[in-house]
Amino acid sequence: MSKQFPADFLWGCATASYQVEGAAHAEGKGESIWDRFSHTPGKVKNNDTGDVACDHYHKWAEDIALMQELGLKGYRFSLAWPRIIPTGRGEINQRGLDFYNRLVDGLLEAGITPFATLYHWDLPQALQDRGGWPSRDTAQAFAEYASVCYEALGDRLQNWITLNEPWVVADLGYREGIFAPGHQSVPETLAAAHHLHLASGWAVQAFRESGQAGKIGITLNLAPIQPLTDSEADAGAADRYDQWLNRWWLDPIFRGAYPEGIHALLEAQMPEVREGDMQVANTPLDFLGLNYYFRQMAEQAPREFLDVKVSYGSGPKTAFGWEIYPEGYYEMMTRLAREYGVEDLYLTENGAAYNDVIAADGEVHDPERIAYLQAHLEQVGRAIQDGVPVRGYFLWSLMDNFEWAAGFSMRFGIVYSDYPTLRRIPKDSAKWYAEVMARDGVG
Ligand code: IFM
Repeated sequence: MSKQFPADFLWGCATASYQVEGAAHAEGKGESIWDRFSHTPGKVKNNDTGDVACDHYHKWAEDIALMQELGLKGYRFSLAWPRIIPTGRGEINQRGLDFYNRLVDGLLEAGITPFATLYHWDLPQALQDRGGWPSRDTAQAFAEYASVCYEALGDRLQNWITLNEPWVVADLGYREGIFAPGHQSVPETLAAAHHLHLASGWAVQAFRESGQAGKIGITLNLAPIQPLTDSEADAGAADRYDQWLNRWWLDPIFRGAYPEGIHALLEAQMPEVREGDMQVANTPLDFLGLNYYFRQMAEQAPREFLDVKVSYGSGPKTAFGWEIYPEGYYEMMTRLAREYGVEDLYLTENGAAYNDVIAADGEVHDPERIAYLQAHLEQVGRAIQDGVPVRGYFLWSLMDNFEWAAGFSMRFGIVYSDYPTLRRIPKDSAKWYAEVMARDGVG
């Protein structure tokens, strides 16, 4: 098996606004649902907040220098909607846009291709107060916000991602309630999901109408769902959960319809789906972004959502308790090409959390992360070899950051964030990744 990647393969790292920027109240930024949620006692581990995080908002130039030193060809980050339009709709905050102007210009000067995600979970709180994603108006507001971004940055920024992991927004935010805004309602979840589809589709349409050059796609978190046992009941559970985690997103985007099986089960709780909505969801994209971390095992479980309980597989785990299952990466990549005809695939996130510490020699030794990345990149090489059109890989994450409900307790970075001093210390994995990028391969 060749482990070499094409010479134009885009090697990069990813971050997201609320996780790294800090500067929660700087220069006119509005409140986001994650500001509100993290400041609600008991919602985030150790009551950590993103108020300061990695202070990337002020340290962006240093961070670009670090990226350049490592040899990154691409950098995926997200734009904070409440920084640009503090109340979600209406007045634009030029100082917020100027931050992204500086960042994009700095990346281009450094020879690094910027990929910007328009929405990585930090909804303006003002829009949440008016109903959040379960309200159809939020989707319309998102398209307006997207147009503001295209207009301000699109002359230089040519790679756009509408949404990051809409399943997480809908499921963890509105059903399980472990992420902002912390609701627990299936009808709200389904309404949020539908409006996320509309938001993305309308944002893509607005991009085409803007006449800007460049490409636009969406990033989904997808995973193989396997039955826990060989019982027929668990096989059914796995199929239903696959429809929820994977197909609820892929089918509308690529086929213009929700998967029929669980749609029939959920119909009574569905929001209004207006004529033309599914065509909006089906608006053609330039690429798909795949985020992959682990597979899930499904078992029949009455009283659970869709009568399914999911768990991690029995293999070795990262510090987050997530099973390490690199074969699942190959499985998802090939499935996307085979079943959905994906022609341009970017791997927009993949990585692992470990309990890294600064060793006595002042370095951060993370051999487990290197092994995780190596194993996953081998699967990427295998998929490319088998004809899957993979164009790039963005490692999650450039540096340790605010890991949502887990706060700062989970470290995903290849660069260690020393939070008290805000010092960045490249871990062994950063040096390893620099070599991988330099020689376009993991062999
Ligand atoms: O940190 C997150 C990121 O924001 C979205 N994808 C998964 C990562 C690890 O949990």
